[in-house]
Amino acid sequence: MSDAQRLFLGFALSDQEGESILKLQKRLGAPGKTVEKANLHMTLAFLGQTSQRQCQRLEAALEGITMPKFEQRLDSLVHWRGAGVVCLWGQATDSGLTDLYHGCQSLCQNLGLHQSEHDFNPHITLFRKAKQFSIPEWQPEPVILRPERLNLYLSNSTPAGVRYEVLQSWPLGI
Ligand code: 3AM
Repeated sequence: MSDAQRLFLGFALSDQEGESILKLQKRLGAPGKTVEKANLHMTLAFLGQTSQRQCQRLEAALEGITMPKFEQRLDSLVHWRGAGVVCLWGQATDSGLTDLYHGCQSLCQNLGLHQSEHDFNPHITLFRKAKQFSIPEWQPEPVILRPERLNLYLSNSTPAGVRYEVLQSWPLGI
C-alpha cells in the first residue's frame, strides 16, 4: 500500500497580511470559490505525492539549506483561466526567495519529486473554480509578505474541502 501524501512547501500569512487579503477578496465579490483565511498561503514548491522516505530525506536536506528572510510584494491581480484561479501576484525580486526556490527545485529533482516547469510565480490564490473573471480597472492595495518560517504542508482532501496541515517548519533568517 502506498504511504504517499500530497505535500507542498509554502509560507503562511501573518494575521495582518491575511486581513488585507480578506478585504481584497470581499472587494472582488465571489468570482469563484473563496479561499478561506486558514488556507491562505504562498506556495514555494508543489511536491506532489511524496513517500515517507522522500519526506524524511527532504526534511533532512532542508535542515542544511540557508533560509534567509525576504520580502515579497504582491500587487497585481491575475486570472489563470486554465487552472480557474484568481490570484494576487507579484514579480519575484528578492534573491533570498528566488535562491530558496531554486534550492528547493534542485532538492526535488534529487529526490524524484514533482518539479515545476515554470519560473517561480509568487502569488496567493484568492479564488478557485473561477472560470470567468475580468481584471478590474482599479489596482489592488499591494500586500508585502514578510514570512517568519518556511512550512512543509500536507494537503488533505476532506468532504468539507481541502485542509492544509503544517507537518514541519523552519525559521527564516537564522
Ligand atoms: O494555491 P496555490 O496556487 O499556491 O495550486 C496548488 C496550490 O498552489 C498547487 O500546490 C498548492 C497546494 O495545493 N498544485 C496543486 N497541484 C499542482 C500540480 N499538479 C500544483 N502545482 C503544480 N502542479
